[in-house]
Amino acid sequence: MSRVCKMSKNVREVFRLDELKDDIRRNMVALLGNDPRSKRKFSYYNALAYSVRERLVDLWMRTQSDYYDSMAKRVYYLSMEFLPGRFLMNYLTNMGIVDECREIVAELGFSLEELEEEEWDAGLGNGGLGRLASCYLDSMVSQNIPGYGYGILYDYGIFYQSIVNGNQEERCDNWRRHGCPWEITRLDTLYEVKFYGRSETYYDSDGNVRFRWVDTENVMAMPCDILIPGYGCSHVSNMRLWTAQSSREFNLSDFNRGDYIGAMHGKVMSENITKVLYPNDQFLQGMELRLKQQYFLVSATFQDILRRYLKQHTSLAALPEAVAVQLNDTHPAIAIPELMRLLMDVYGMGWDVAWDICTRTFAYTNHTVLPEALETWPVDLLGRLLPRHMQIIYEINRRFLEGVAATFPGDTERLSRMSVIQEEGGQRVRMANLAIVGSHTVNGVAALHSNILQTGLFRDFHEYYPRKIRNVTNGVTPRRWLMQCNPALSRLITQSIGPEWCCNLEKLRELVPLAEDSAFRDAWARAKLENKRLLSRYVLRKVQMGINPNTLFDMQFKRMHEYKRQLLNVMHVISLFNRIKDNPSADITPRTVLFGGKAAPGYYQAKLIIRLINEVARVVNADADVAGRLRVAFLPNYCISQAEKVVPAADLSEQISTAGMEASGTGNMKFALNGALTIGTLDGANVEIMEEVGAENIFIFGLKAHEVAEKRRSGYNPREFYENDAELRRVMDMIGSGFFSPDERGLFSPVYDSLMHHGDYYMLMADYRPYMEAQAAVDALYLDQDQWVRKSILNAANMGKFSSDRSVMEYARGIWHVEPLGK
Ligand code: GPK
Repeated sequence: MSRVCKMSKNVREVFRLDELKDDIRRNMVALLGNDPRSKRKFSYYNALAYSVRERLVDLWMRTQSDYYDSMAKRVYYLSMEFLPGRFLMNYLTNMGIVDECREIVAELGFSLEELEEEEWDAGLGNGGLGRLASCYLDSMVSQNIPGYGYGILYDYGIFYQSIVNGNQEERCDNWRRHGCPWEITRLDTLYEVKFYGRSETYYDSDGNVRFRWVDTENVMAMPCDILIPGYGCSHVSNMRLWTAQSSREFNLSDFNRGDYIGAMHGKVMSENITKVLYPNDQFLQGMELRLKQQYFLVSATFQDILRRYLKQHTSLAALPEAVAVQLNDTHPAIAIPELMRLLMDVYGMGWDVAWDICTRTFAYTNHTVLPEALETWPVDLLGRLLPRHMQIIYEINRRFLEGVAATFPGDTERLSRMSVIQEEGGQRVRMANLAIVGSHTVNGVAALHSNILQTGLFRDFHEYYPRKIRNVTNGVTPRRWLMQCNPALSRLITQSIGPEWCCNLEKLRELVPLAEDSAFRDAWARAKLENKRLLSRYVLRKVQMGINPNTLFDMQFKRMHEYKRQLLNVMHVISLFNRIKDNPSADITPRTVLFGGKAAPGYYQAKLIIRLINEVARVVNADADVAGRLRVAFLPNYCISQAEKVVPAADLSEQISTAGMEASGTGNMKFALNGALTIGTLDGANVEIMEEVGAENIFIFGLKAHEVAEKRRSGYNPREFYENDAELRRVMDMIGSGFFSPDERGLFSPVYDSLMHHGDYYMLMADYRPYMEAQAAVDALYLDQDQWVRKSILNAANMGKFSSDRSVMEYARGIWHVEPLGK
């Protein structure tokens, strides 16, 4: 039994809470150089953060020596993105000291909530993919699975979004400007990362041909750790984020020649590698700097993995028994040729042995089928930056295609589809193909998505490797996404069924019978109303708009993307507006429609839809006939801390992507877990949410994935819907004719044209009427609050499957082959 498992019997003692107040004051002085009599919230937040962190360092060290002593197999989760958001409340929640801490902070003259608001989000990711990585770290450590996150410490995270005259404007997110108390910088650990140069052959002492990578430009990688406490502080793990430092000998010759500025230029340039997160979601930009970031992460991480491994092993032959590496999408897939290079060129192994180790070490998760997101790198770019890797990739491909050709003789088209090298339009490396070939397991992130991988995108690979491609449905951590973000509901749930649900989410099923208890329903409704009131205050503060907590809160919060169809939602809003205008005395269900989400800075169409939402909001909100029945707002800068306010307050969750395009979605899970009803297509994990909550408790509409595919094949005609549906026609004409942009009539023509003239790729026109009908069913049900609340309870009660604890255990047992420690 591990030492750290016995924790948390008496949190007061374990975390020395009696000394916390003094520690905060001490840190005010010693670490921050501030007068403790000052009442600056930011200083107190920092002093509290350091005092909390120092209580975990000891546990973290004990956890690490537990891992070491037991020689447990470690999981390395490699990701270019993590989206942890704020840390303070997560630390306190997982340590189980929120209430105690609130008292202590009150004695110092603050509320915990106001100190919480002082923290900047760590926005080191774009959206779902990065947030999933953070949920998985929480679940790994909470379930005693020895794992680490490895990523990049960007100086600038995802940009700060503001809305100016209805348009998105980006400002840089200098999130560490005032320091970050959670970081533990390891100034004394530095690894060298190589770029450019060339691959050279030589003969070793046995006369074998070998390769070495020479004449490189080197950059140093320095690690920065952020602790990840498990719930109940079972264990404490960390994510290790790399930052680029110029190498010490950088352009020494320039220095010697007296070219000081020239030498400094090189130094600054090399430190740019970790400067900024690329803000594209599911869109490959193909910049050299991005490929550098990817290799920087991979090279530093593998030096760290092998260093740790070699402390306890003499031979690398057993690496796959001690190390599992999960590639979060193809972004870190260059790890496959990198491990081959290390094993062969540095540790002297032959190809076959090295390849066997490699393919037993890696597993790859695919998160999208959108073609514009699939990474391919020009061979000349990759070959220039990483010449030895390019050589290895060619050899991987040569051997792989040999195998395919033997299985499917004469099928040259299959060979060219499966090749790691794409030949048409200039040679490019297909990173997904490389990742599939170099991994023992590939997984999609929801049942439907994995199925589409097997039968569509990766069909050839599925035929060749029939057991390689599998499913692990995504999940979210119930600690942050219920316990922490929704204290009102958490309290009610714990009072009713006890506290175990937060480590065993299936326990929520015990709420099912309570849906029939009217006192419980009232309490449930009160919790929702309280959250809606809190959000209303936030909205008033952020966008100076009053919203009424007694209206239906209809929410769509996610990245702006055409396939996610925020535009379809807008079309519904415009239709409601028209109905009210046509019949001002009509009895309609009052709604507040809220949007939030960032558009990639270069994604013109997505930015135009933000503008449209804001212009529609302007018209709707100013109209006297509409007042009290329909309000629309776009909340700027959607991020994790905003999601924590939005999610608990939702009545209706919009999950309306074109079927077959959203790999899973995880916002859908967060909203339903907090008692929102879902309106959605049969896409991603919505399918499984429907199976769990029951078709009668969710509003499903629209084309199914196979119907979308069929329609694309047989020829889809959006104009047909325009011609046959007067209400739709009116909506489209208003958008196209400038009704919402009177000063610039043509402003929204590109939106109109994309649906009417450019084929409506995401099939909004086809799904408009079914969506309107589903929304009418929503309106009707909301008028019957008793039924609505009953369904709200049943939604939350049936979300047990979507805990990331379940997902992580599936990875652990089925892919990583690791067991929880101490069990
Ligand atoms: C998928 F490919 C990508 C990407 O680059 N970024 C990203 O956030 C999302 N995703 C999917 O769009 C979601 O459906 C999915 O739930 C999420 O990844 C996590 O798997």
